[in-house]
Amino acid sequence: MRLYDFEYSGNCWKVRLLLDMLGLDYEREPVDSSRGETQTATFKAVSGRGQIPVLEDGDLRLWDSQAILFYLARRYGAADGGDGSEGGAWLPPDPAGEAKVLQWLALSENELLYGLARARAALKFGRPFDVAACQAEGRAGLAVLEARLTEHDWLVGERATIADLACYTYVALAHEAEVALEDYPAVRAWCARIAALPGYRAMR
Ligand SMILES: N[C@@H](CCC(=O)N[C@@H](CS)C(=O)NCC(=O)O)C(=O)O
Repeated sequence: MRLYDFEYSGNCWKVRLLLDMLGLDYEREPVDSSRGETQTATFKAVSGRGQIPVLEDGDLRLWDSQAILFYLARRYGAADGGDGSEGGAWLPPDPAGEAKVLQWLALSENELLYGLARARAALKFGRPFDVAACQAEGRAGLAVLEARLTEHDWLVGERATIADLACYTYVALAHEAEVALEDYPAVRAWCARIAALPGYRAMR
């Protein structure tokens, strides 16, 4: 497998986390999106969308971190979770469980990406986004996470799923978006649970 990847991209980090937690081997093809390398003709031939991450697995080429998480969980996540427990590892097999995962992927793709990730991109990489508006959007997402995690350890069911990984990275990088997590104790405890999962690797 090959991952078109940038170390400091939270979207790429989501995918690296799952690859590492599943114990899968892969090559990293560095593409520095902060220097415009996603907009070159060479990279556009890989993905016309001009964004990382992109995963290649044999003849399959996939763009979008959420689609890649979904694929890896279905393709390589053990049906019984690897520990004999009920339900698929990383992506529940039942319709309601799967739909709940999609619900959190939507939060990841909206409040967290357009909020926390863009505030970080503006502050860290000089992207032209309205920092205050993005931070407010990010806090709206954090409030939704906090409400769920006050009552539960994980976003869906009783174990970590791709919903947790998808929502995690830009929350873990919230300090770079200058959004404090002090008001979100359940979110901080959840971040610590994710960082304790086998195979976890921090962003450099
Ligand atoms: N929804 C996409 C977002 C991907 C995305 O925004 N990638 C950024 C890096 S974190 C990128 O490649 N930007 C390239 C550009 O704006 O030229 C995903 O989840 O994969």
